[in-house]
Amino acid sequence: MTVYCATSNKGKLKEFQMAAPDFDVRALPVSVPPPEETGDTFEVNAVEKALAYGAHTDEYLFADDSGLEVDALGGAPGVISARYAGEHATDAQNNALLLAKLRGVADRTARFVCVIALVKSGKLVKTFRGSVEGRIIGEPRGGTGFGYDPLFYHEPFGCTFGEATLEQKMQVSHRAQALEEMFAYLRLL
Ligand code: ITT
Repeated sequence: MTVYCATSNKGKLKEFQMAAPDFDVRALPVSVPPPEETGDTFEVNAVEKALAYGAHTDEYLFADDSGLEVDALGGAPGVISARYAGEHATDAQNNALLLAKLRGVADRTARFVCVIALVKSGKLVKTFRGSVEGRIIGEPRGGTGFGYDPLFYHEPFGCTFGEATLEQKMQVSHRAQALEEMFAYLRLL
């Protein structure tokens, strides 16, 4: 089955495309400007995003809204993870700001959260959620993945998501869990 995915983030696209070998996961063939994200939950933003991109196809299409929740920061950066250090911030700038906010903070627990919204023919079909626990270390380690991966230490791995291989990350990640649920749902249709 062909399923379209929509994202402007190349790291996400790679993960979308390696999640289910029995599906043909494709980027939309047309270029669509990323919609504004106005919601204050991952669910609201994922649905908005999927409906905006989904207006360009009648096939199944999904989009994800995801981010990092840090307990000592009251769940920040949360839904603004991509633009924590400003509208067009780089991953390195976001990581530097996070480290600055956590300077001297002992409680480093955090989680990645992902909500995927699946739409078809302009209508929401279902949302799927995944999360994975970790802690924020004091300096970036590793060069795989994207975003906050080099700061996210996952205890069972004994390393950061930036040091793990993409295959390892995809065994446990928030996005892999949400994708797995979505593909299981689609397989039953
Ligand atoms: P699209 O909206 O176009 O999909 P985006 O990067 O703007 O791309 P989000 O608004 O969902 O997507 O923001 C997600 C941000 O959360 C992402 O840019 C990273 O900073 C962070 N993030 C989410 N998942 C991550 C992961 O697996 N590893 C590292 N950082 C992640």
